[in-house]
Amino acid sequence: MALDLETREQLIETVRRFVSERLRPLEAKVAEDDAMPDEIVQEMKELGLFGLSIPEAYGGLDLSMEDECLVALELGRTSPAFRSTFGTNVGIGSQGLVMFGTDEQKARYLPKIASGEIITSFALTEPEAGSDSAAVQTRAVLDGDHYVLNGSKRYITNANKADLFTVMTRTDQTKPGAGGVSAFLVERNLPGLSVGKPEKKMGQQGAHVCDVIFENVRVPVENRLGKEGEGFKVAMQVLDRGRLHISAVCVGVAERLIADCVAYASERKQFGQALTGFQLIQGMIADCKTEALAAKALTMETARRRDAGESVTMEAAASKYFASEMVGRVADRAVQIFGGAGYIADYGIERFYRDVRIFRIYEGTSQIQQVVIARETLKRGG
Ligand code: COS
Repeated sequence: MALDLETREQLIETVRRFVSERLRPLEAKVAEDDAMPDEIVQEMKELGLFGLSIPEAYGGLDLSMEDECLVALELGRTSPAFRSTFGTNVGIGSQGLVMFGTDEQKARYLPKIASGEIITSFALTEPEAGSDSAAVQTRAVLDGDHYVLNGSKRYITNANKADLFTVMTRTDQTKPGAGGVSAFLVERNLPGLSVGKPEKKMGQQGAHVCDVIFENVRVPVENRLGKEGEGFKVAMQVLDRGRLHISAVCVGVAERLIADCVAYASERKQFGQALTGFQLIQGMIADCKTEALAAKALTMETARRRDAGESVTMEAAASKYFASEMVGRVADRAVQIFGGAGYIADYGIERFYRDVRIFRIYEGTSQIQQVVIARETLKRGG
């Protein structure tokens, strides 16, 4: 549902204030502790951040894609680990259910997802299946009124906190590709489901990824999401949407870094003048700004087209490709503009440099986005 302009402004302003007053002061601490303070998670719940994309009927804010991207952009102005806390509930952990769930499944889970009472995860990637997501090997075998799941998933965001997993499995062993994949809603407390230790990562400390292991986990038939064999489509549609949200976060991080660069370069003096007086510094700032504006325009235009009912698989891939590569270049220039200080942890710039690296990898690598863009462009003839 699209918000009227006044409500949208109020929401954006509320999120902006939350980011600047509550999250930014905690950036270094969250990274150092590799943990999210409970009171911050509670405040996120009270603000409705866990339910941004959940239909109103189930207690969410039911934002349009355009409004969700505007909110995601504001949340990009701080360490991306904060957004990750509720990111799975808003995106890949809930949207399969929103798009493909039965009324009964939605009524059972969505209100608790919207409130943040339950945390969700999206379990697609496996040791042998990441970019090639049609190659999942986790098996789901029908046994009476249950499916029995066996296999393992890798790098699953928020798995250590998750109460509900959307799991991609192979139900038809005779179909090796996309056609044999089915999705399930799997509750955390089922016997045989275990979660590995959080991995040590390059960045985004405070957000966690873990293995998830299924050993004869019996999942009721009524927890299948969509039809048998429809799981790949579920995954692709969830990712199409998630890629736009990530693009908006990339734009937000870029805008944050540009502001930090301007502030630092205005203060820092060399050769008797502020860095902002040097055209080579201005050139880097101009490149950052131009690319951030371009990424924002592409992302917001794609979000509006999606809201209007258009298929935007290609445009969402293009947004993610451009925005994630863009923020990598912006973070690199930010280190350069800060010079020695850019390499020192206290300034926080090197942390962003590490944090943004994953944007080019998760929810589809840049190379996968190129494949999607090229395929569709070739199909359309231009
Ligand atoms: N929306 C809906 N359906 C889609 C779709 C989309 N965006 N993309 C593909 N499909 C459908 C196709 O139409 C096809 O259906 P039919 O068999 O009925 O025609 C089916 O899915 C298989 O599609 P395709 O043959 O294109 O599958 P491929 O195995 O060649 O894979 C890519 C396509 C590479 C695009 C896909 O595997 C992908 O996006 N991989 C990256 C996954 C990813 O992001 N992983 C990161 C970890 S998850 S956080």
